[in-house]
Amino acid sequence: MKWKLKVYLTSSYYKRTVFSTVENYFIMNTPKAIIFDLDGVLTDTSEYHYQAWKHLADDEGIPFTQEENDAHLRGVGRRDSLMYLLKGRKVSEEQMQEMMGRKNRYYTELIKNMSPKEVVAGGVDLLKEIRQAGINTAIASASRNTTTVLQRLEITSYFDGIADGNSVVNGKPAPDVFVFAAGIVNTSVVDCLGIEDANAGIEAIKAAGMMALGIGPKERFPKADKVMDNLENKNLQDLLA
Ligand code: B16
Ligand code: MG
Repeated sequence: MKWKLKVYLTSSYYKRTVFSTVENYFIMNTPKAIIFDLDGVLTDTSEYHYQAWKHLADDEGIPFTQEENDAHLRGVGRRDSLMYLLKGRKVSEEQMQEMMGRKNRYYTELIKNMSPKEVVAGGVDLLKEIRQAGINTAIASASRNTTTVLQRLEITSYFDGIADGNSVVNGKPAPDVFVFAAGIVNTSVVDCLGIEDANAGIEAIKAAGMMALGIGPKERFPKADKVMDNLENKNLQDLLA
C-alpha cells in the first residue's frame, strides 16, 4: 500500500521538504535542475496539437473529442497518438507514415506564426529567476518540433539542455526523455524537479525518480507531488512551496 509523508523543517538553517513513500524516499532541497515539458507548460501548443489531430480525424471520418485528446494524446508522441486515434482500424506502415506526416503538416501550419507573445505570461521572468538562482534548466519534450517552437518563442537561450522527441526511443510515460535531460545538464535525477501538463509526463518524471509538478486540473495527475492550475506569473518560490 502506498503512503506519503510530508514534513516541513523551517529553521533558519534548514528549509526543506521530506517526501517519503514505501517505494521511494528522498529529501528535496532546492532542486539543482528544473526540467520543463514544452507543449502545454511553457506555451499552449497542446491546443494546436489537438487541432491538428482533430483535422486528421475529420479527414478520416474518425470521431475524436478534446476530452479524448486530454486523456490519451496529451504529451504522447506522434506514433502512439496515431495508434490511439485509429481505434483498432488496420492500416499499413505506409499509410501510418502518410497520416503522421499529414498531421505534422497541419501542426506546422498552425505554429507558423507563433511569436514570443505565446510564451506563458511571466514565463521568461521565471526562467531568468531560476537561472539567477544557479539552478540548471532543461527541456524534456516528446515533440520533434521542439527546436522550432523554442526558436519562434525566442526562449532557446534560457535552457542549458534540450531533450526532445529525437533524443530517445521510448516516449513518455517511459522516463527516458527526463533522464536524458538530467544527463545533459549533468544533474542527478534526485536533484531534479520535472514540470508537466500531461499525466503520461508525470508518470515519466516519477519513473525517472524526480519530483513532479503537474500543470492543470488536480484530477489529471494522481502521481504528482504538487499541482498548479497553470504556470502564469509564478516565481521560483511558488514552484517549490
Ligand atoms: P510532434 P510535450 C508533445 O510535446 C505534445 O504534448 C503531444 O501532443 C505531441 O503529440 C508530442 O509532443 C509529439 O509532438 O508531433 O511535434 O513530434 O508536451 O512533450 O512538449
Ligand atoms: Mg506537454
